Order: sequence, then C-alpha cells, then structure tokens
Amino acid sequence: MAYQWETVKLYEEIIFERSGKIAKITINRPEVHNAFTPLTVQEMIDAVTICRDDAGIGLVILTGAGDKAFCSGGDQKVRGHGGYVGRDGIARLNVLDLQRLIRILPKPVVAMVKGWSIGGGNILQLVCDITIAADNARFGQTGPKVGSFDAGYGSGYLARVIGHKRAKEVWFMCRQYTAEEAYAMGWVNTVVPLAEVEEVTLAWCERILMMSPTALRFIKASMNADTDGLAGLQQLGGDCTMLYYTTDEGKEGKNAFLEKRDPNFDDFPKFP
Ligand code: S0N
Repeated sequence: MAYQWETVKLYEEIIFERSGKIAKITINRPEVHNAFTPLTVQEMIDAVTICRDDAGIGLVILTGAGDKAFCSGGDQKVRGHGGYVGRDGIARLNVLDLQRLIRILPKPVVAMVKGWSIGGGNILQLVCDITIAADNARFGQTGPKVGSFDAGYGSGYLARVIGHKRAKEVWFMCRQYTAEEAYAMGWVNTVVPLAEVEEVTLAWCERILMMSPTALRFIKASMNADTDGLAGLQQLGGDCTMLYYTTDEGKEGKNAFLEKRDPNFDDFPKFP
C-alpha cells in the first residue's frame, strides 16, 4: 500500500505528518541522535494535542529521524540548574507532561524504534502502547551515569513491563540491550529487519485501525487505570461519562433541568 504523507503543521524540531487516519510524529534532530530540548517536547505536546482533537486521526506513530536513533533522551547541552533550559531561559522537565499526554490520548500510540532508544527517549517509547523495534535498536537508561533518574514511569512502569529485577538491573547497571534482548524481556512487541520496520509498523497500524475505536479506547484506559491510580481512573471515568452523555438517559437529566421539570428516568433499562 502506498502512503502519501502530508505535513499537518510545520515545526522546528519535529516533523508532523499524516496519511489518512495515521498521524506520524518524528523527532527531527538526527545530529544529536534525536535528543530532545524543551522546544522539541513542546512541539510534540502540540502535535499530540492536535491528534487528540482530530476525530479523523485514529492512531499515532512516534519515531525518530534517520536510522541511527529513536531518541537519546534529554539534550545534555541544554540541561541546566533544575531542568532543561528552553529559549525562555526557564529550566523545566516538560517531557513528563508529554509522557502523561501519551498515556491519556484515547487513541493507540505506536513507537517505531530504529537505533538508540536511550534515557528519556527510552521512556517515551515505553509509554507508547505498542513498540515495533528494528533489529538495530538498542535500549537502555543512562540516568545514574549522567546524573539523573526518572522515578516515575521510567521506573515504576518499566518494572510493570519487564519485571522489578530487570528494571533495577537496567537502572543500576546502565547497560544497553539489543532489540532481541528487549523482546525477550517483553519491552517491545516485535523485532523486524531495519529495512522492513516502516512497512511492518504500518501493517500493524492498519490492523489496529480495523478495530472498534471505542473498544480500543476503553482497553487502553482500563489498562492504564491499573497503573496510573486515581489519574488513570479519572481518564477511564471520563470515557464512561462521554459515553453516558450520548445516551437518552443522560440527555433526559440535562433536558429536564433546562425545561425546569423533574427528570423521568423510569423507562430507561436497568441492565443486569
Ligand atoms: C546514545 C549513545 C549511546 C550513542 O553513542 P554513539 O553512537 O557513540 O554516538 P555519540 O557520538 O555519542 O553521539 C552522536 C552525537 O550526538 C550527541 N548526543 C547524543 N546523545 C545526546 C544527548 N542526550 N544530548 C546531547 N547530545 C547528544 C553526541 O554528543 C554526539 O555529538 P558530537 O559528535 O557533536 O559530540 C550516546 O550518544 C549517549 O550515551 N548519549 C547520551 C544519552 C543520555 O545520557 N541521555 C540523557 C538521559 N537523560 C534523560 O533523558 C533525562 C530526561 C528525562 O527523561 C527525565 C525524566 C524524568 C525525570 C528525570 C529525567 C532526567 O533524567 O533529567
């Protein structure tokens, strides 16, 4: 199948394209193995928000430019006192906002990983719903070696995905793992030859897009509720409210208020 990729919006540090129902966000800083700055992250947050609001987009691919890296984490050249420093001079760690946005996006997010998936970059692929790894992909955390750590999804959720012993090993040893090793740990969904990674990723996307979007939305929210506590339940609960708003029963309450009468819920079914 031939894909025509159209630019959705122009950015400085990412590429945001779309082909039909599939959106593709590419971190575009190959000269630093796609390390992210606060601007890269802000642009990704903007693009993901567009994907969230656009009912025509069913799924998002997250990847890195070139074959050498998915993402090598925060750009160490702009790491300052208390965070990564943007052009506004403010030190921040806005990648945490992006992680949460990917988790609550009510659409599947597929990471297509070529080359390095390191540090905060590896956590980005971790919080995606599905990961397709090229056989040249390498995974790892560097925090304790470069003076940082991610005690959020990068630790607790990594432990859920690959197990506590393995997650501690990843952080304590700061080794790099091959795609096959990552697959054996359940860190990625499949490993394919580099030359085929885009084709296979798109085939997975097409298959996922055949499914009921509402069913996928609830599966994602439900699995994330298990790991995200009250924030996860908020997302799952919000999805339930969204569906309830579409029912005659939900509309009866609103209509009764607007018509200044008592609501009549007698005729609505009480399913077992
Ligand atoms: C990826 C590595 C292993 C690749 O090695 P290789 O192939 O030998 O390439 P290099 O020659 O090293 O790299 C090529 C060029 O790219 C630059 N570069 C690579 N990575 C970065 C980077 N992260 N920042 C800035 N520049 C980078 C190299 O400098 C080189 O350029 P030149 O030729 O001009 O020197 C290897 O590159 C490597 O180990 N990279 C560093 C990986 C790393 O430590 N990343 C940062 C980890 N920390 C985070 O990501 C923190 C962000 C975060 O998510 C977070 C979240 C929650 C809470 C806290 C944090 C936090 O830790 O702050």
